[in-house]
Amino acid sequence: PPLIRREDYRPFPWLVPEIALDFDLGLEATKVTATLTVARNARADTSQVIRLNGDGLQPLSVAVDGELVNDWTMDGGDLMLPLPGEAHEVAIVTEIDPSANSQLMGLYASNGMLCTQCEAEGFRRITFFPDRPDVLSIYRVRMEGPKAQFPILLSNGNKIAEGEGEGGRHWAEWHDPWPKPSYLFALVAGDLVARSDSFTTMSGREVALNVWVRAEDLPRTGHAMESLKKSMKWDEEVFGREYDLDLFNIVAVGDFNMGAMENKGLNVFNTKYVLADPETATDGDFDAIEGVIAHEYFHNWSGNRVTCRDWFQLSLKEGFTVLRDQLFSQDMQGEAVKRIEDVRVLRSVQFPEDSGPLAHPIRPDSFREISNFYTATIYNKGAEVIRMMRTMAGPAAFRQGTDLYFERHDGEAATCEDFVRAMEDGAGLDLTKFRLWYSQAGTPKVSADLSHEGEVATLTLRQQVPPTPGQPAKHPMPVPLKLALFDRETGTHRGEQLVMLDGAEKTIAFEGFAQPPVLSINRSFSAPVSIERHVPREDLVFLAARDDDAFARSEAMQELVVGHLVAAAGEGLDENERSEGRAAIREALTAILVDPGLDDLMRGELMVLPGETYLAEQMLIADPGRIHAERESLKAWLAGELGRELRDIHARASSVPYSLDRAARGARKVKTLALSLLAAGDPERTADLAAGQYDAADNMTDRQGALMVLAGFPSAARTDRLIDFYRRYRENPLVIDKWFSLQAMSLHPDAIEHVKALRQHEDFTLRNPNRVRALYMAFAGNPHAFHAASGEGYRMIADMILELDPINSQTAARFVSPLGRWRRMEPGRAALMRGELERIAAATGLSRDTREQVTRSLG
Ligand code: B3K
Ligand code: ZN
Repeated sequence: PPLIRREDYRPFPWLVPEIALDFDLGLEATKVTATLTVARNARADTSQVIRLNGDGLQPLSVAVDGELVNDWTMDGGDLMLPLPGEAHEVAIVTEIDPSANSQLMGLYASNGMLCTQCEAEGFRRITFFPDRPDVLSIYRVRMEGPKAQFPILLSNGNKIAEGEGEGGRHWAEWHDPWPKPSYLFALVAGDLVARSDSFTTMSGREVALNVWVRAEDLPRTGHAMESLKKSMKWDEEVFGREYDLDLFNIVAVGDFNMGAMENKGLNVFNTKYVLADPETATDGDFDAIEGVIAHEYFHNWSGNRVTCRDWFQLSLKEGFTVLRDQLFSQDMQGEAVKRIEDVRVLRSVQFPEDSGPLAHPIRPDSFREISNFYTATIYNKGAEVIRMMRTMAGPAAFRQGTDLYFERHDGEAATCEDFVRAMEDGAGLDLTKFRLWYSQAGTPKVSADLSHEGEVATLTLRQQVPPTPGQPAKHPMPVPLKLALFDRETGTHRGEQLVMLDGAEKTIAFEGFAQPPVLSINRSFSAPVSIERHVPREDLVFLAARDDDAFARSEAMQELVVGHLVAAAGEGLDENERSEGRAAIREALTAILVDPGLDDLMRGELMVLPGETYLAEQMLIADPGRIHAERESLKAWLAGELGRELRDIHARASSVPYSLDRAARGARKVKTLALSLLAAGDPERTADLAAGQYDAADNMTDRQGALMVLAGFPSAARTDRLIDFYRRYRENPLVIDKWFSLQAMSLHPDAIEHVKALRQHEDFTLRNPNRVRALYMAFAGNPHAFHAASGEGYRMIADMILELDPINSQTAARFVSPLGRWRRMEPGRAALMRGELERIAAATGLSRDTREQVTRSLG
């Protein structure tokens, strides 16, 4: 497949101001008539032919200005149609089989309903069209089908007409007044019911809101609706963005390749990000739903009103919208905890991506399959880059920048450069050098050294941006670092300051320190860099106990543990070093467990030990077996040392009754965290405690948490509760997904065997992406099983990729990256991982998605 390059962008020679789509709906056969109004694009090169993208389509008929024509040709899947004049009407008929569409791109069947997914290039699987984001059209959609089968007919915009036909058929016509690219088109037809509500916008317009689900799911839609209303209000207050249609529909679909999709006025969601009640959804699920609903809603401005010129600009909408949803969730759920969680995701997913074979800038220069670029880099690092602009400008100036961006580019397909310019003009920033963050891949490494002489503390900062594929040499980038210097006697500092590291090195002198101060740096994670701070261990213990920046406090705790475990799993520790390292961690953790000033949600964050992927990331060459063993042994030691404190927390938290408020959610969080630490020290006693928590649970958070711990070691309680859980929830696919996941993630020594057995379970299917991810993403994220020294974990993932690829290539390709980490593994595992990648590469008929990822990973 060809390499598509950003620099090759050319505007499309034709405009398509209007399109009328007529659907004759059927699960096995849907006939589509597309009527396009086309006119020459004065801003582009002229062409005598129009290229209409298609993927697996055959035209049944083609007409130009009402006359059937046959002078068209096919180029690959695309239809090439000669057009001699300035403006024409083109009408094309195609027929598709939604029931055979296992890729879940284009129009497909899910549970007897029909729905669409078009981003990025799915529209071309429905009809021939210039399927690129810079061609904007007004859509009119008519659909007709059997009423009993498809009582609800939805598309973008407003319903303008509907009626009954003969033989139990009915039809509806929809019109979307806002010009949009084809990737934002959507259609849904099925037997659905809605939770309905309304929202009055800041200018007093009333918007009808619906969350559409299957009848049995209706009781679990309340949280989604509340989240939607909060998002609408927040976007008005914080970004000045008002909704622009009289109707907003959300539809939940059980078979979906990702989280959700922001189609104009008709968001289509994975059921996982809509349905929730305390009995079946965890606190984490509630938060995720709120965040994803907000994200898709926010796209209405950052993505839909202002869209992307081409797919290289993807981060323009995704990075910005992730930042918007993060800021929203910070306001809803609490700033510190949300920030810590977002940084944890960045570090455990994006940092490895940025240091591996798939590294790419947030604005890539080339790709073969765009679906492979919906990455943590585009999304999460993209959000961090815009967050840095906000940090440098301050919230008020940042808002002026975004206002200018929306005002300048409303109705346009814009570029990342447009965004940066609006920020310069609106927020008053000079981003000349900062633009490097868009073009350079790789996580900058910043070292911080603090020296002290007389009354002066001197901070020396140095940065280095590591080489990445295709980018051997890098320039230093502007890095905004928030920092504070603590007086170690009083435990206070003189105020936080923002320091710009704008070259390779910078030295700053701070006067008036009789004693060497304690350095708190990259507070609130002001820059997405990895900091090497050369400070004594007691400084980290100090900060872990008293830093007033909650993020920096958690950071100190993490660093303490990371430093210890990386040394232990790397060159090794002698007995003395080991006991000193452990003692420091115990001291810091004790302070956290008993600190009455902490609320439990925050305490929970501070109790989370760094994950094994992140630890491996800190080592040049990692031995996952040793990392796992060292981390488990630290947990066991801590459990022994702090058993009483942990059991006290568990008992105290267990007495808090269920509610969704902060205190109760915090109690549930520390309860299960205490349990999982205790489990490492005393499995037998903890099994009883966990079984008790399971049996007493009146909510999914407690129940799942207890079962997760139980699943980790052989016991009768484990088997009993796994069977009970399955029986209780067998009718609820989202909960059964959890059942698959928690076994695949477990610390149980036989986790590999369990996954093999689950693959054969009657409820497992490769056709449902949620189920595939539940089993195999969980497994690939379970280091002791995935990295089994035998290579069996690698083989299982490779087998699954090969089996899934012909069914759903987009989902299959997502599993390549865990194998792509081979270069950073000890030689034995590296060879095994590489071997599996080569086996995949040797397969014939591999999809473009998987082919690209495997080739890059071996590269
Ligand atoms: N924009 C969609 C993602 C589409 C992914 C296509 N492979 C959801 C989102 O980011 O909001
Ligand atoms: Zn998005």
